[in-house]
Amino acid sequence: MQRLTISLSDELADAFDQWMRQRGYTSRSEAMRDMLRRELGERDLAQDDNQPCVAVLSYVFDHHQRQLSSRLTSLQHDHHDLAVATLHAHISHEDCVEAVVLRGRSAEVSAFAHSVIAETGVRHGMVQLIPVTPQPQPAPGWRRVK
Ligand code: NI
Repeated sequence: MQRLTISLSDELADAFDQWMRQRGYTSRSEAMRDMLRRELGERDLAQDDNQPCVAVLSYVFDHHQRQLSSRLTSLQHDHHDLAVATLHAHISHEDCVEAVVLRGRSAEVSAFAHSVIAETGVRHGMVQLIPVTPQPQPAPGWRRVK
């Protein structure tokens, strides 16, 4: 663990404290750590199309819209290597919200997410990519639980 001391103008320090309070931080260190992780994560994702990542894709759609539900499901089946899990909730008589957890290489995950967001009838589409450290693949087959 390293301790960093930084100097800020009064104006910037006040703006930082205000941002922290709005976001619910009680510790400047935790707020600064999160800011740095976000910034460095974005850099990693921008620099490398092959950066392993997880992502959360969310959107709203009208389930009455012709064929849209089945098209969205088909898209996920076509990319079952990327789509890990989907949460679906009915938020009104017409609208559904879905949150899809994705895992894969950043360029593939981003391309798939944006193809879903671009579907006609999909609204409020957003995707957040989170870089992860590559892990060795677990061995195939059943494992004994200890
Ligand atoms: Ni629904």
